[in-house]
Amino acid sequence: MWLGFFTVACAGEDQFTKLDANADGYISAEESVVSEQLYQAWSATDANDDGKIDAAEFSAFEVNATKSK
Ligand SMILES: [Ca+2]
Ligand SMILES: [Ca+2]
Repeated sequence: MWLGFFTVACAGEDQFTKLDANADGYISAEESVVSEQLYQAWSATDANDDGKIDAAEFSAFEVNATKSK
């Protein structure tokens, strides 16, 4: 269980790191444009509506993206 969570967290972090171009720990709207899927799901993904995607919001997005595939 713990190992499964760890694997998912690592995979998510890898994508998150790629998208977080300036490495400030958040994906801004500008940074999201490189991922059309994220860009289109932007308002749904930014759950707390602060204009940026944090790691938790991004992993929730990834779970949804995986489900719909
Ligand atoms: Ca950033
Ligand atoms: Ca947010």
